[in-house]
Amino acid sequence: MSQQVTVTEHILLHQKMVPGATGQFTRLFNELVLSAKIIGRAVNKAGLVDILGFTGDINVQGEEVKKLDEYANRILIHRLARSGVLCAMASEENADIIEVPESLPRGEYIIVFDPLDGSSNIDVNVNIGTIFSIFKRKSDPAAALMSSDVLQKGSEQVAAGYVLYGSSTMLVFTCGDGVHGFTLDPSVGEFLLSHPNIRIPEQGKIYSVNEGYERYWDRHTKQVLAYFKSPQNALRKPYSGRYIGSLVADFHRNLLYGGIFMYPADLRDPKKPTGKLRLLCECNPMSFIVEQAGGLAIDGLNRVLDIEPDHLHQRIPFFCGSRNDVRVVQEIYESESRRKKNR
Ligand code: AFP
Repeated sequence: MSQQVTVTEHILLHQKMVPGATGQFTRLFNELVLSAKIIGRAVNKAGLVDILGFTGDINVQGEEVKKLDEYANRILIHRLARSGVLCAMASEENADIIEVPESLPRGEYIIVFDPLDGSSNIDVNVNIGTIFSIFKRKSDPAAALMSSDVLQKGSEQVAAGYVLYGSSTMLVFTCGDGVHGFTLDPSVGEFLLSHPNIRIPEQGKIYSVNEGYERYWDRHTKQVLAYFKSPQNALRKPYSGRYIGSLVADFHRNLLYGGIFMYPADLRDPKKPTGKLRLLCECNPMSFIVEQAGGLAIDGLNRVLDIEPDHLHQRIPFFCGSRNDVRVVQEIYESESRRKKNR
């Protein structure tokens, strides 16, 4: 009975299959799971306690910080720093790399996270999520940590996942051996395996994009949208449009039903000339998951997991989902790039 496997059992089983595993990853994951439960509890009670609204601060992204955002960030930093297996963390909410203090035991892992993604949906009881991406440091553990330890390509991730605070709380992750989903059973306080080995349909039927910004897209991105809405596409009918505005929720729906999520470059907004989503804490983890589930993720032309990050809060255009749908985007972008070269 797959429903009785807890996430801890699953990780321990995975650990046994990795030669030389030391149990460090399992410790890290246990802290992540506990943090997810604590954040999930706060999200569930959000309307009842004084945790809705803004803190009054502005974060590194220039956005107003929500109280729940700040709470989730604090919980993750506090718990993960004490896992004893991390040397550094990076959060969407913090400008710089957070090194684990020397007073605490350290290890070789590095975690990057978005503590509460979709914060504009917090106050209206719409799904939000926590996203994480885990690496191992490359430099000598005895020497000082280097920024290149955190700025690794997505293909170097050892694990990635998200927690979706929705009609139920779900943890979905990959350690590079497929994608598995666990649902929190609140009566026993455990995440139980509910979605083993998730595969995204090769052909989607949903597109998710903030279409309100279409006029600020370039020609070929408009062409992409026209394709998904056209009765002449692969489906021979327009795709359904679905957009929640929380990446975790939009991604999760498309992962299970099949479809494409898009956040293209926005030519109007000087803050988003290369899109809105962050490479390290949003695009990389989702790209690792989608590829492990059989899908694809690109920035228009290139595989996201091959992009060399140049700074912590780098943003990229993002297209991710069912293989056939992402390929269509790539073909349209490639043909535009050829056209530009031939001019
Ligand atoms: P917020 O956390 O500021 O709500 O941003 C959420 C997000 O990063 C991602 O979860 C959404 O997919 C995307 O931004 C929505 O952005 P738009 O509101 O511009 O469509």
